[in-house]
Amino acid sequence: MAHVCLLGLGYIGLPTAASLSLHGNKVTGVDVRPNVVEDLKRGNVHVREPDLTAVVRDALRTGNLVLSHEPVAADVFLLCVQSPLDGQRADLRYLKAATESVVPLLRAGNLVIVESTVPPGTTNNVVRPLLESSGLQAGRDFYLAFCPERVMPGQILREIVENDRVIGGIDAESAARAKELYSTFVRGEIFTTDCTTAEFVKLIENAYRDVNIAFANDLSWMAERLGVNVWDAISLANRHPRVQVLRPGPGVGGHCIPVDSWFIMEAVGESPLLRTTRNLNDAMPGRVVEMVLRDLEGVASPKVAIWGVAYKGGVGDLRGSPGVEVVLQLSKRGVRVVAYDPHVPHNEFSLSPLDECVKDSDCIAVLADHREFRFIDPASVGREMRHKYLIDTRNCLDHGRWRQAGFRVHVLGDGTAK
Ligand code: SAJ
Repeated sequence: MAHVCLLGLGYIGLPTAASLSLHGNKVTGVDVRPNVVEDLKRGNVHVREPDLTAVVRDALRTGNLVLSHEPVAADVFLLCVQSPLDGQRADLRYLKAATESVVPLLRAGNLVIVESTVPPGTTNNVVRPLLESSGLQAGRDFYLAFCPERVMPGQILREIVENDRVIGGIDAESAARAKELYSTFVRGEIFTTDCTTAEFVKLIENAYRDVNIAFANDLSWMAERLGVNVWDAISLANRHPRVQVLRPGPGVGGHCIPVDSWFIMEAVGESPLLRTTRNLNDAMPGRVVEMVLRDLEGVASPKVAIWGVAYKGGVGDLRGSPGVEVVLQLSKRGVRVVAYDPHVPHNEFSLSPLDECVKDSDCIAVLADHREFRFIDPASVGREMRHKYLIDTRNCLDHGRWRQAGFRVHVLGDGTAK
């Protein structure tokens, strides 16, 4: 088994470090954020992911996973640091810093793997030269590969083992050595290719989803024009054996789907389809704001109860959240907004308990499809409200129950917009 030095203990790095160490590898988990390492040493896990705390504590108990503020000499260096968007371009500061911190430790025979999502060409043209500043040559003295993750937040621990993986090497030996490491815990099939292809594959996966969500969102706008319920229409269209239209929503959040199309455009120049996709999805929060304002026309000093500010149901992550954008835009338009979200920590957003959120409100706007919302009794919340409007941008509630409780229900794309 290998000694792996893993840099970046975020929502990918930490589960990966735990999985590697629970399958016999020695892992030194590194994070430059002092509190992260100290909290982890006390068994406090900063990543909100089901079962991750227990798994990390198990990994620490085995002694195979140790934590450090800086990298140490190892057989393998795994770079799992963030690669956020800076405007419409990749911000590679963190990846470059992590790579540079490895250079003094790099030895002949080492394997370096990049997991961070990057524009195609980054491993070869950015990471490789930085590593070769050590005087060692990639391919001759050390191995270099790119291995993207494709786990779904909320299901990471299952998918990190079960999903197939793509590994790109600067040469066949690099890919083979990376495959050997991942085979210690991955049960999915592992496919090898070159670095740039693997980088492009990762971005294709997310851009594909971005385009298809944009298509669903565009259909919701068309349905309003046609007076058709887009959800019925999509459900019927999806009965076709080769059609799988995704779900309209208030916008596309998270720190990947809204980002990866830009990484492709950065590397290849323009893509009319991807730019249109990004513009269309980014316009959704504004469309939801107009929907709320239209429905509340004539209501004096309206108060809107926002249910769900996380970027999607079942998670507590606010990154790129369309719900946050809706709250900001409504507030700018002078609407009183109070948000409730059972998944988001109260120190990360201005949130209220459910009863305070709905008290004297005129409208409930559902922006994230958290399961908990389905078990809230419409009659009990209705009694606390001034007007009983419900706007469901995720089509996730039992609207018959809400109408029975006297609510006027408007679902994004249901064809009833004024
Ligand atoms: N969304 C819709 N309609 C849909 C599906 C999603 O509006 O039909 C919205 C969600 O509400 C959310 C956003 O899109 O705001 C993104 O959610 P998601 O569930 O599509 O994706 P993520 O960001 O949670 O995870 C994605 C996954 N990629 C794909 O499914 C191709 C995951 O496998 C990746 O590992 C992850 O991005 C990543 O980190 O790259």
